[in-house]
Amino acid sequence: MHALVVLPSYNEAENVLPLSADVLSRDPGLEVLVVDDNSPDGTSDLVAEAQREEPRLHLLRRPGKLGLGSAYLAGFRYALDRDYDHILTMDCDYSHHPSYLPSILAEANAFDLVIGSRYVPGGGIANWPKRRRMLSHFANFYTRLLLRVPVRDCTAGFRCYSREVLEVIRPFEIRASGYSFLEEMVWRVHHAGFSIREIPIVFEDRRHGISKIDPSEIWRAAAHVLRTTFRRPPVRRPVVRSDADGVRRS
Ligand SMILES: Nc1nc2c(ncn2[C@@H]2O[C@H](COP(=O)(O)OP(=O)(O)OP(=O)(O)O)[C@@H](O)[C@H]2O)c(=O)[nH]1
Ligand SMILES: [Mg+2]
Repeated sequence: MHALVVLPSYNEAENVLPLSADVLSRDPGLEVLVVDDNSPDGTSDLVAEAQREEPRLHLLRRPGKLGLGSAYLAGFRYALDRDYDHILTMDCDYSHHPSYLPSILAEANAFDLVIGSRYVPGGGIANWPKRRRMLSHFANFYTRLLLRVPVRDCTAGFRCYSREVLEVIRPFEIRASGYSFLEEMVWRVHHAGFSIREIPIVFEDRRHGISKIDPSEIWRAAAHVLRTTFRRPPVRRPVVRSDADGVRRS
């Protein structure tokens, strides 16, 4: 396996080096790409310095804060222009713990998209207030129902895509950012007939730094999901078999 882990970062100076070192230690086939939007706290300078000692650490510096969705897309473009066979995404704040990487990678050859999921048995959230948990549960219920996707955690950012998925589903058309980006990706992957597997993770609140998610993003995401129900999936493939784990294609 030759896989790229995309870490979008904005003001993650306290997290970025320990996290990327931890990721790289989990499998020799992994490389890391930090996509940093000119963080005022100097995140990208730290990465540039660490790169001198670590050839598996890469950096994409962008001129300003361009949003999470576009950071994922920049990571996908970087990976597709090179020879990675799998592309992973993780938050750069330790909410997605690298200790789950081996179990995600173990499923990645059998499934086109593997999601580190809070909402399958064994998964959970360590330290979120009740209100935030309820909101997230509702957002996922709403998305699953409206977009007709067999996925419990549609807003999870801990993912592993096969190269073929990203080549086929045309992610570069997506204009939405934040949660809506993640939901639209699940919709495209599922309705294109690719297989999806969720494995349980316990999500932890960020260790350092502050959240960059604007609370109004929740309403934007809800409206985006509603609009998406009126759209046709851009790519459709014949589905040959369904099972409890997801839908497989020929
Ligand atoms: N490159 C880039 N990264 C971003 C941007 N906005 C957020 N991020 C990163 O995306 C990841 C998720 O953002 P968070 O602020 O942690 O959002 P969240 O995980 O939904 O919220 P918290 O639970 O509060 O952590 C983190 O690694 C951020 O540093 C952005 O505009 N550009
Ligand atoms: Mg976070």
